[in-house]
Amino acid sequence: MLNLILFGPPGAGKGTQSEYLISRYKLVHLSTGDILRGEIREKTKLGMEAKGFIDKGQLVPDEVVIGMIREKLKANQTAPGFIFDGFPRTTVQASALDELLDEMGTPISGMLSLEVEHDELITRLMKRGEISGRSDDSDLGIIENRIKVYHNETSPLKDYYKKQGKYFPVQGMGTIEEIFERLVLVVDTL
Ligand code: B4P
Repeated sequence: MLNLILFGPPGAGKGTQSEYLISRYKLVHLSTGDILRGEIREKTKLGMEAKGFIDKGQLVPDEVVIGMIREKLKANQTAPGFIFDGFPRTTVQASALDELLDEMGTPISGMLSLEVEHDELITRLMKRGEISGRSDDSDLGIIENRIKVYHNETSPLKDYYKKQGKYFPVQGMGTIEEIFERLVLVVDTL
């Protein structure tokens, strides 16, 4: 099985590149951001709780997102592999994911970390905010907070996967196609 983590700050291109990787490698896409936005659209209890965090640019509590991923893994037992997009975002989430995959007898193959400069992240997210209507993309202060949360709570995960020999940094500046080619070069070695 091929189990990839697509990692990077908000606006690094995780969602964008996931689509390309799914169609090439036929993997199941698990995006905690997409799942949470779906819950918000359907006005579920989980969605209403999550909205309060997302609108401020904060992380949704670990137990909520870990529970969501547990359910999705259970529902996709025969999948050829997974792309985890936007998950894990904390070390608690990363060790929970290791445990869940251990139970399924299939480990993480690699963590692909998209490296993008701060100003480019802001440009991409503000641009998306103009068309997507996403509440967390429309305000510069919220975007800056998401990037700060990434540096404080999420980027330490690079060390977590480095220790396992599974950390692969990929230059995330350039065109979508150029970045995809760089990702493929790494994935084909896994
Ligand atoms: P996400 O949905 O994961 O949002 P994101 O970090 O902004 O990434 P996204 O995948 O959407 O953006 P992308 O980089 O593809 O999370 C949203 C919120 O949900 C979080 O802030 C948090 O509150 C909560 N959440 C989600 N997962 C969580 C977890 N595990 N734990 C706790 N809370 C969680 O791209 C952005 C834009 O850039 C796109 O518009 C794209 O068109 C553009 N773009 C991409 N590549 C480009 C390129 N090469 N050139 C130019 N533009 C490009």
